[in-house]
Amino acid sequence: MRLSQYFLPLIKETPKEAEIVSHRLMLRAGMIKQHSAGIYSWLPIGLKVLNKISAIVREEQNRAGAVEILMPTLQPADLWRESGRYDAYGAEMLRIKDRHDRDMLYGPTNEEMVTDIFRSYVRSYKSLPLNLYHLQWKFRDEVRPRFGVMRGREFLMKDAYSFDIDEAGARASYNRMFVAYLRTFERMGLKSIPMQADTGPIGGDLSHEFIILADTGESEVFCDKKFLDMKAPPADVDFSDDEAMADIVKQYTTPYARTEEMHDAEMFSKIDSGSQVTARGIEVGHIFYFGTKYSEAMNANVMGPDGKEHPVHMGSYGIGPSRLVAAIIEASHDENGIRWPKGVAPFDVGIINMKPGNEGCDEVCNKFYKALTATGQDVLYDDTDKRAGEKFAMMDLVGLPIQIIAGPRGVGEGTVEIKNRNDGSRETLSVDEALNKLTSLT
Ligand code: P5A
Repeated sequence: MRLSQYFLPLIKETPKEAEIVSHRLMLRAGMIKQHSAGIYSWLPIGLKVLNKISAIVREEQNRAGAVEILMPTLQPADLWRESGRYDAYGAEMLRIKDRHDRDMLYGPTNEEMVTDIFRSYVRSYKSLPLNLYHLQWKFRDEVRPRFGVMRGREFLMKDAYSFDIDEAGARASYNRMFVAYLRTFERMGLKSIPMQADTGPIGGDLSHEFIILADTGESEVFCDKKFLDMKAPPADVDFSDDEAMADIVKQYTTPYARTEEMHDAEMFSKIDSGSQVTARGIEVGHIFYFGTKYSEAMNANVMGPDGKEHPVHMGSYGIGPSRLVAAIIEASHDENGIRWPKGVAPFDVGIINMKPGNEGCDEVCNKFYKALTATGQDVLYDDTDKRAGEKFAMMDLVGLPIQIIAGPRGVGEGTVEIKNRNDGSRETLSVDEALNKLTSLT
């Protein structure tokens, strides 16, 4: 993408309404625009990051055996009357009437709707296990929408729903999602810690929140230091091996890790005092096992091996991709701007032409632009005639991991400068060396 043809509306002043660094940087870098409390448009680079995060989430859901669908944002109230949650959900639910005076709502979550899909088609345990997921916008009329997209009213969620014939099967499904979550967050450069959590309005008795430690996190969390050194399972981990999954979950649930609501000070005090971590955390994912809560209320039964009808056992599994954009920035920035981990940066490489119109600079920049684009890298080429300082500041603010700087003097000598945003290192290379190095990055 050539910057001269792009839409990247940067803001110079620090926005006063933004209380935390991720919100400030997202506004300054032209990623989002607020329209009303907790309701945002996603501008080009914000959307690019959101899409990259969503792509990682999809890959890991698919790898774990979940199947993608897409349910609507608007739902009929009648489904929620069946489960009993229409009245119970309270003021967080946005209730709407259509022209025929029918009660509708903007979905805050989809347990009822997916149960309706399930009961329409699935009759036998032979079709199980089944896990259906989608990425869809949700609306929750939060009392205090704040911190930008961290706690929005309209926000993107990946929500998956598992169906099993019995509790043992449902636990295996739960474990697969648990492992998929560890991998998903690690691929985004985040250290996520699964913590025993409260189930709130979703219900059920087994639940984990996936928490990222960050000073600006909304909740207080307590955990064993061991988690900080643990690595997520590799890409070839066998999701069809129930025992292997259970072992990984055991390993991640044995050391102490709890959110404020579930904290047990006495248990915590038994950990060696040098290993006690008390910190703030951001919840980026939340998984639940709630058994037959919805299937009993909504008559979602399947035939078991015993020839009898059984209410299906369910779990639900949420990730907040829009919240993740902010969480990644909280975890990875410096005084100059965002430092995107590999894989989620809006562009992989930035090219700074220090003197557009200079034949040598134009030629070298075009060469890099073509070669890198051809290898499938996402490139932002600053071909504008802004001041050099402004160009450097923009690349750092937006956080492009690799920056190629081509100025008349270097180009005259056949060289360009390569800057690594994340470690700040710079090197001067010949054009060919730089081309070789950067085209072999993918
Ligand atoms: C699980 C999937 C659920 O709704 N039902 C379907 C279950 N869980 S949850 O914990 O309430 O939400 C799942 C994830 O969504 C993100 N999230 C938000 N992101 C931005 N703004 C919000 N107001 C917001 N509320 C929830 C979080 O990442 C949460 O873990």
